[in-house]
Amino acid sequence: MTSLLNPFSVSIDPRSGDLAPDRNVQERHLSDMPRHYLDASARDDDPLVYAVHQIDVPATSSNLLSSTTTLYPGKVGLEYFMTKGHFHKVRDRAEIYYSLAGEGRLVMATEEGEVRVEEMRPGIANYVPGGWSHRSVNVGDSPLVFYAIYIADAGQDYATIEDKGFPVVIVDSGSGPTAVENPRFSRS
Ligand code: PAN
Ligand code: ZN
Repeated sequence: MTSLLNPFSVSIDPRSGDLAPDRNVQERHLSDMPRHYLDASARDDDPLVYAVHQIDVPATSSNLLSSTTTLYPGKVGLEYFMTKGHFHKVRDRAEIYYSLAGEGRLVMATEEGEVRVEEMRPGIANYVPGGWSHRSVNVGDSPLVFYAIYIADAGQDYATIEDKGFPVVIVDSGSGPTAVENPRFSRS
């Protein structure tokens, strides 16, 4: 028989996304995302784009994995700072994002290329159904912080997005954040 986990509690700073006690933190710099932006050469520095603070639990279908993401404000060319984005390895695994600070867009797409863009801001919970890839984009001028919860065996498939991209990209059109067709998107 598998042993039970002990109950635990974590404190979340909604402004920074920091957890106490602190957990597994993964940082993503621009150099970690060479294929994600349309024009990665638009900057010659290597800013920290986002950090994920994960509350680790065993990766089984009976546990819920959760994390905060702190996505910093900034742009690469016309594109706002964003996460890599992924499908779940176990494709049907859904996820909930609950925003704690900042302003963003959640871009979701199916493997057939159907796309949806939803707003992210404090007080909004976004539901990402199974089968939809997802990427968050910070369209504001302060950190976008959100809490994510999903079934712990979901896993992340980054390669499909690295190869094909999302059908749309979120750019600063001069009059605010706008979803435009991704010229590099390739349908499966
Ligand atoms: C989130 C993401 C997190 C970072 O916890 O993993 O926001 O984005 P990338 O994983 O695309 O780099 C999630 O969707 N987990 O499944
Ligand atoms: Zn996910």
